[in-house]
Amino acid sequence: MAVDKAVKLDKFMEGVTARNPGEFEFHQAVHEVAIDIIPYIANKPIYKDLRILERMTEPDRIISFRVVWEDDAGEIRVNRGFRVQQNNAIGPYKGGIRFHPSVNQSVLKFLAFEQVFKNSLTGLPMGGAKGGANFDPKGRSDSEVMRFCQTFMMELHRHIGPNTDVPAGDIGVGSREVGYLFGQYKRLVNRFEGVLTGKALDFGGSQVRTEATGYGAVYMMEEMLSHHGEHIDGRSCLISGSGNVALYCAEKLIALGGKVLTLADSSGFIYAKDGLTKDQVDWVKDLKNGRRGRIQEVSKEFGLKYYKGKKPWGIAGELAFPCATQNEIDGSDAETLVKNGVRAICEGANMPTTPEAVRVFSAASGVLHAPAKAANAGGVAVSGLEMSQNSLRLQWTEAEVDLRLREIVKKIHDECVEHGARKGKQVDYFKGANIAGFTKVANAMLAYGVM
Ligand code: NDP
Ligand code: 2IT
Repeated sequence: MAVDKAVKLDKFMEGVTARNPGEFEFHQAVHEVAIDIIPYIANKPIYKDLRILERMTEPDRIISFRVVWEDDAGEIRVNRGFRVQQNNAIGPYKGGIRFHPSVNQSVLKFLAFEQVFKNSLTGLPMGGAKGGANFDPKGRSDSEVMRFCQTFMMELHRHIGPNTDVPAGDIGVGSREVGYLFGQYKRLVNRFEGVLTGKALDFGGSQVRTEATGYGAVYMMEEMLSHHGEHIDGRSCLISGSGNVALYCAEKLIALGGKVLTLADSSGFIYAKDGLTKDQVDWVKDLKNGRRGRIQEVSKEFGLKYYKGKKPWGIAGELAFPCATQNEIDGSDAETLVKNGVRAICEGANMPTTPEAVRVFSAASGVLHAPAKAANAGGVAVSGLEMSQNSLRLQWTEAEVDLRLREIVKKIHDECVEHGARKGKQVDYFKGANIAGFTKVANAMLAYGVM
């Protein structure tokens, strides 16, 4: 039986690989889902015969466009912009925009595919999409970033709308960029409508959206630990990244008594052996959002050790939160974490663990591992709440949004347990999240007939 499943998976992946040559990140993301869904649908002809999973791997459409802008020195720059509209079976397309030099079609297809399952898990009516450009905002002035965002939106605005597709931020796209993108959209369509989420509070944003992804990842960690009668209080935590997700993850961990040992960026990481304080994390927020400085500066300011060019996974810590980018924990990082006694990994970033690393964690008995689609769904969940508030033309209080966020994360955890239960209290969170995310989208697709 196991051999039969492996053959079916290999055959399915052969087709995906042949149809999407060279798109390795996309293959990886599909494989990570198919490994659980193919056995799940083996005895469910309604999904299998109607090729639901195969249909899910084909984006509804991909829009790709030229973005030409002028830098401060008067030079003409040419970038490529994209929007991958993956699936709108359960609601308007929804997902972030990433500005990073590594952006290409494969990366955005993997992110859009993941987003479909993640958004379904939130229980809110949102389809899946992702967009972005191979634009590097690092070292660019505010006015260069503004011109880039405005030009990017010149094309994107034709393809989005509050009932069609609602973008938000991701790597390289935060509150400043969302402001420029929203302003340009409003100017082009001459309507004030809830077309982007992650907006500032003054023009239709939601309380807690900025914090939601990092907070949500910590709430998921709390859920996983409390399922085993454990808590965050007093535990040592490793975080990679020092962007939106990483910093609010650190803030919430500290509030709950966690000891945050590391923060990082693409140049290296800092190590605070006694744990960072809230004031230090606030200082990093100012550094990153104001001066847009580097993590090395934190080590100088507070006399902390800085490891240039290294990832934080060699430090001994109990709870790990990869919050930077895809494939940032490889097999050997995972082995080191396990050897050093890691208890749980909660994925703030999208697909931060390589397939080898997933296998290492899964083989290590007792290690809890929440996949991105469950662990970082808090961000898009509050985006969904921002859409609701925009439709109502109301703004809920911080306490109200935070409560809803906690409830959504708890529901996601419960669904992971329901579909991923193993022996005793053990849970396969990957399987649970994949099956729970799949079912709702699949059933909606079935209802629409063959299309
Ligand atoms: P930010 O741009 O705010 O921060 C990204 C951080 O990750 C920076 O510290 C950056 O360092 C680091 N980083 C980026 N690329 C690399 C790399 N190749 N190697 C090492 N470090 C890297 O992005 P976010 O915090 O918003 O996003 C982080 C992750 O979380 C991404 O995977 C994103 O898809 C995911 N996510 C984000 C959500 C959101 O609401 N923002 C929601 C759900 C998931 P440097 O400055 O040196 O580039
Ligand atoms: O990966 C993600 O879930 C995000 N970048 C957030 C998407 C959103 O629409 O809020």
